[in-house]
Amino acid sequence: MYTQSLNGTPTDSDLSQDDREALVRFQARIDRDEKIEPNDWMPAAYRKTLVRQISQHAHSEVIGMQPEGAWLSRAPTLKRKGVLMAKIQDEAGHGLYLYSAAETLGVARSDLVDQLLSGKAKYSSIFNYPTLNWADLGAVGWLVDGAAIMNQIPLCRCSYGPYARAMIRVCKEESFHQRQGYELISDMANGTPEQHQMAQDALDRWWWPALMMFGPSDKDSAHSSKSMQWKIKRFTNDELRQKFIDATVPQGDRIGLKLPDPDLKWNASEGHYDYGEIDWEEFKRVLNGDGPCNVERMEIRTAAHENGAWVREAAAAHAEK
Ligand code: FAQ
Repeated sequence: MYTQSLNGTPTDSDLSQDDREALVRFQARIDRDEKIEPNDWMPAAYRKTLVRQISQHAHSEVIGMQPEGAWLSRAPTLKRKGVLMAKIQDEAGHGLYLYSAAETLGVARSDLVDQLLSGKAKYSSIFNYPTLNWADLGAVGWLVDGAAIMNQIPLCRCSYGPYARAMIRVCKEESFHQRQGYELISDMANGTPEQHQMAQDALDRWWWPALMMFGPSDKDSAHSSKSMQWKIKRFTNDELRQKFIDATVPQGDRIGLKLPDPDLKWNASEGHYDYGEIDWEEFKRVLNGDGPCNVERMEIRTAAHENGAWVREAAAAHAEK
């Protein structure tokens, strides 16, 4: 039966009259902005899209701890170390809420983790870039968390209840992350000439990968049209990328840093910034495993998972008592 199965997308001719009517009722609920809850009827393809997106989002939060974790022992002050530690713990928490939200769709967390470790599931391309110096931590907070919030605020209104509710807390925490990153990089931009140069260099390296976080351009986005129809996504990839650019340009100006795009210019008639061509070949290479840090990220994640086996066994034994 099509109704609650996890696999496969039926064609119209596979659907019974009952299923067709259920689909119409489902879309009407979405159109009325009702939340879909775990025990409600939903099309298999809606469930599959959510499992894919939520689990990849969870994997991104977990892998995303690595570029920052590398700097915990080298943070320049106790205050910065405390802030960074709290931020990384938040990312772990986001991963956990998101895996829990995915589990409400009838998948096991262990299967999702297996998909990550076997390379079957993606995580955000951004986390395959290295954090080379302390200014990079400012660029990550300012740009990576900034892009993440721009994408995630609309997810608070996603049609699937558990995902939407998880996003509310995630977004509140991400907005602190963005502010601490902006504060860090502005301190450096206003510091010595060497510190200013480090901040500019970090911006130069993180700008284009941050724009890629929003996904392929709309014409190449396989899932956008269905996800928009189902109100999983409220804006397309290009719409969110544009909003992010428009919000970020004045932030760069304010701290005297220049975005590394010679084609960036205010378009008064459209009311937004025009920007240069994104290197989609680089995006594809990173997604296919050939980014600067893909191998390292997966090695570290796999080792952490294996080293944690005794904790999972102990927790299972305790739960059985
Ligand atoms: N990287 O048809 P679309 C964070 C894949 S959290 C890798 O447009 P969709 C917090 C896409 O999955 C950052 N893969 O797909 C933090 C699909 O592959 P598939 C993560 C990408 O789903 C900060 C294929 O390309 N945020 O940063 C990327 O409609 C600091 C076709 O693309 C989320 O996951 C990419 N950049 O739109 C943590 C937010 N872009 O599955 C630590 C939730 C696309 O067919 C430190 N996700 N792909 O094999 C979303 O909003 C959406 O899934 C998009 C992609 C917008 C990412």
